[in-house]
Amino acid sequence: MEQSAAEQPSPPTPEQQERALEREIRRRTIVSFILFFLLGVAAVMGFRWLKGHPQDAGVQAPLRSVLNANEKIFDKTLSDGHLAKTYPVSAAATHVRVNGDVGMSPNFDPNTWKLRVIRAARDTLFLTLKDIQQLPKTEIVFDFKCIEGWSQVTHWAGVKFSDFVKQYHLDAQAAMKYVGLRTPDSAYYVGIDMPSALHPQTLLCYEMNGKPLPLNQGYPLRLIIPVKYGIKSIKRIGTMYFSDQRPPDYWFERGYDYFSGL
Ligand SMILES: Nc1nc2c(c(=O)[nH]1)N[C@H]1C(S)=C(S)[C@@H](COP(=O)(O)O)O[C@H]1N2
Ligand SMILES: [Mo]
Repeated sequence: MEQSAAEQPSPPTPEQQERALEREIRRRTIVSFILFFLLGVAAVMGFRWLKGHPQDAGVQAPLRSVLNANEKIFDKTLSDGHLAKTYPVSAAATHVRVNGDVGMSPNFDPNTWKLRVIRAARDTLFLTLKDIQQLPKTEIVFDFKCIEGWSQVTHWAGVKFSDFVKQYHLDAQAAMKYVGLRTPDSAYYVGIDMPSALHPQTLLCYEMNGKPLPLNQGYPLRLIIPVKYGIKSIKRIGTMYFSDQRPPDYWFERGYDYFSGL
């Protein structure tokens, strides 16, 4: 078939090209606005959806379920073989940061302090600092990590929690799933899963930089648990108890991860 010249499309003029370009720009601008609006609506709806959920231990339930999933992963990866990195004593800070004073009331009398170890109902052991100092002593220099983002290499000494369990024949208690610790005034409290408590670097600690703990760092006795964030290293332990249920935990109740492992 023969095509006549009139049927041939003529090339667009510069004006036509410009108009086409303008149309395209307008189209894209409108699409962008619609997308922007829809995303905004989605964000508001998502936030309302989240707010509509009941709180579960300090955070909305969907967020808590993410924390729980993380926890399962940590649970599987942590083992005795996982040791926190240690440092030479010379690397330890001499000006050690003081952070957190919940349960550190000024009217505490260190002279009458005793560690209460609840072995069972109506069976409590009372220990003095001297009793605890008689047990085998272990030192550690490690990078103490606070969940707020700072860390500091610090030097501690005390008795390994696992040695403490051995020396006081707490094997039946250590067969339970958790140990609970709280300050004498019960204002600060933590729950530690037993594998982490029995970890070889976990200490019931009474010395910092070769000297008795300062009062604001937990004198007479604190926990040092290098495989977890600082929130679990409770200062000024008053009571220790054992349980198969999760002991209450101060920062867990405020939305943090129960396990808080590193
Ligand atoms: N009794 C008690 N222990 C506590 C806290 C607290 O507020 N009260 N804060 C925790 C937190 S968040 C951190 S980081 C460490 C800080 O220990 P430090 O003060 O010796 O640096 O202690 C932990 N133990
Ligand atoms: Mo912390």
